[in-house]
Amino acid sequence: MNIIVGHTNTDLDCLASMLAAKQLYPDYEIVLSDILNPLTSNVVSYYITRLSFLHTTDLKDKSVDNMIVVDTRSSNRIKEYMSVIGHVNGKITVFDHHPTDGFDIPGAEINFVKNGANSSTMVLKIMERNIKLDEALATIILTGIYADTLNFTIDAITEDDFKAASYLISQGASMKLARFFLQPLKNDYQISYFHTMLNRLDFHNLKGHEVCISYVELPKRVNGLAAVVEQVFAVEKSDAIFAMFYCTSDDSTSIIARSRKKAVPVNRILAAWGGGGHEKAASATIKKTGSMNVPLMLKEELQKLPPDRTAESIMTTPVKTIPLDSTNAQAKEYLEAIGHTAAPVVDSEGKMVGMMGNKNVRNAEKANCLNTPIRTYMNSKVVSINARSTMRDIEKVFLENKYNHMPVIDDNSMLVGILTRKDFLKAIYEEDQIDELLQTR
Ligand SMILES: [Mn+2]
Repeated sequence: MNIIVGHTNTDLDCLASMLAAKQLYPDYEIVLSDILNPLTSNVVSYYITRLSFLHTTDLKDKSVDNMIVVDTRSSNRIKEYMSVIGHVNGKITVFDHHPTDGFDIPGAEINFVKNGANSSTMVLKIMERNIKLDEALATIILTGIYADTLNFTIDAITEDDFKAASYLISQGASMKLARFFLQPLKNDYQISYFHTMLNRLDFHNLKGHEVCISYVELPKRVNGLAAVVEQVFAVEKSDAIFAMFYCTSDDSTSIIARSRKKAVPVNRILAAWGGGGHEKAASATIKKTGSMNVPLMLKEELQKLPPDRTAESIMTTPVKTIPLDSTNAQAKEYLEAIGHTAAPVVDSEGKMVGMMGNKNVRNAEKANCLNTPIRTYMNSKVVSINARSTMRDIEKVFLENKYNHMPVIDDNSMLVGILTRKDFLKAIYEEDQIDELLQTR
């Protein structure tokens, strides 16, 4: 027999990739993992009568000729099949969008295309061969693309993801159903824990990283908490979240962590408790929690983080300044010469005392005061940014003020640089965010 498999803990992109592969290889059978993530399991249950799947138990004592593996290239993620079939007689062909984790399936032909969703790559092959899809299939595959690209917002998105989505729409994919399947919290208790968590968030600014910690007690273990944490993380803009769930019935604490920033690798932080996962998503379980103060221990662990960037590290320097004893005419001439709309005014010691811009010059001109000192026309109430301000502090200043240029001062009010909105956006653009695809989606 020939089979199509995906990875254990099958997500929606993996399901979509398998279904698309079946269109390309109709004489292959899809073997579903025994472990589906909750959203996948939900979709499968709605379509179970029209889709046909084998299960790992069906592989017992069967000999497999050829195998197609989708959405993973790692032998670690197909163990449940390999442990049953032992080996593949013929060819193993992989279609994946993840970079290698160092455990590529031995002997496999690996087709690696780095699209946001692996199913996009499969759909492009379907398009090349002009295969038509029915509405249900188009809907499920589109759902997979939405899931893996986080609604087309991840950095790794490509033109192919959009092309594939466009084709699926042309085949009658339903956005209404896709939206329904993508609703992350399906159970009432998940919604309830979502609210509980939101009410119990503690924000900590640790060396410029905004880390959010929550602690919730549960009477017993429940499934689907990771989805709850992800929803809380989606609405909060912190760099990382650590959600602790203390289960009173078995005296254990599970920590579910998510991060958006390379500087806060949650797997390394949770390694202190034997946790596992990736930079972006990790979890740990602490048995016999007893009198342990897990939140405090976590905060101590977080203190080891390297500091985030500050105003000082992203500002422009040196700054073109106007001496306080200049006249309005001199300021006007200088601003024209440097081509800036405004510049900070400094006293003889280099302390920032105001800002002088074209608008101030025009006011002086109107009042016929071009040859008087700038002191009366400059802005002396200036919004400035401290050199040690974090990215978050800076964002707040830009949010609350309309100015484009912000002087950066040290603790002694000495002018050390200038920060524009452009500098700030550039810093965000260049930020070392976690590559979604390096993680296992
Ligand atoms: Mn994927």
